[in-house]
Amino acid sequence: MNDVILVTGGAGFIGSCFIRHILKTEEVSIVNLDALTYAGNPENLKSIEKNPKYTFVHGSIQDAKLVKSICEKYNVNSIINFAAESHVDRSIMNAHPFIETNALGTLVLLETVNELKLKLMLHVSTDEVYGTLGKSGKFTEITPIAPNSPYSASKASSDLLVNAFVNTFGTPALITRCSNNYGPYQFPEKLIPLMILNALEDKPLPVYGDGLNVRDWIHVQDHCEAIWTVYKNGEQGQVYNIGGNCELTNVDVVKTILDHLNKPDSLINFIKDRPGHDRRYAMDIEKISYELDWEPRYNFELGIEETIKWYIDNPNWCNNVRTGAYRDYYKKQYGEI
Ligand code: NAD
Ligand code: TDX
Repeated sequence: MNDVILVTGGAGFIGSCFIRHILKTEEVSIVNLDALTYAGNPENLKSIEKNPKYTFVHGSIQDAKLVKSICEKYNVNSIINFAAESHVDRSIMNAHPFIETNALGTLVLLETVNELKLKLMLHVSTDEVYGTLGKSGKFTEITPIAPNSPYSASKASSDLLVNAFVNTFGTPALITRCSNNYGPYQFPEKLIPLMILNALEDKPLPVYGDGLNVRDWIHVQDHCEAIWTVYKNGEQGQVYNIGGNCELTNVDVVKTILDHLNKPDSLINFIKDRPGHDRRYAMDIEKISYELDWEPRYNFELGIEETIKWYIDNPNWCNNVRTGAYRDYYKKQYGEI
């Protein structure tokens, strides 16, 4: 029998890419449970919403009764958990929703897996749980967890819960930890889409601090293919790092975007640093490469070009997500628009 997978947070940036990709390539059914927060957008799933192997349920992973009833009703046999509050700057403004969804929501899913004896839960996590690196070295799966932001602390909490359930109850679960994603449909609060949209409108590009913080960029399609590889072939109880082998400073990312758009570097506006700003992330992906034969396929130059083109070609999507609530957030974070 084909898998019925409960994908949580599937209306967001990465979850929607995963659903679009998997429904095209695999014989599985997907039930998408999403709370449709500011980051959840049904437009991301327009292309597959009528697919008979796809069902959408509006609700929260914190709702244990709902999660259980969905699993029973649709004969779900596994869960892939993308649902999260995902933006560091928002977690600095208010950490509560982060703990509620990321930690407590994950706990509900783990308890459901135990109660209904589901086959597997894959928990989608982040490199940020490892904290920050100096100039050299990379995060491996045994790097100690040392989160620095409320966001990363909430993701670390969820990872620790998964680990505790595996060890205490033998829960069939595993964790992926990925570096910074970019690509189409990313909400424009994150660095790359924010900079593309501001540059297109000749607005200042707000770069925190000296702009020399380093992130390891991966195309969202590569991340989704890696998640599927781990879902199919990963070992229960294990953690798998995923990364793009592409370390760049923020200012280099921003300059690349400006170059592609033929806009001047003078649009860059260095502003006050993010509190607790992690200096550098870099992922060691030897484990997933050797054990599961996965490597990222995208090259950043090509990926960023395609991504910029997508934002240019989809003005309606961009305008629809920049609602009044978005403008309020922008004003609070960056000052007058
Ligand atoms: P996103 O903010 O774009 O989407 C999150 C989705 O979760 C939204 O659709 C939202 O409506 C939904 N959601 C929020 N709270 C919910 C709840 N209580 N119940 C059900 N749904 C809820 O985030 P993203 O960038 O797509 O990230 C997805 C996952 O990948 C997150 O767990 C994040 O921590 C992780 N991750 C992200 C990145 C990245 O660079 N974006 C990198 C590594 C890991
Ligand atoms: O306006 C900005 N100016 C700026 O300089 C923004 C939004 C960001 N930055 C910097 C901060 C970071 O060094 O750019 C870098 C990337 O920032 P974000 O896009 O906010 O990502 P980051 O904080 O690195 O976290 C991301 O990667 C790991 C995702 O948001 C997380 O969900 C994921 O877990």
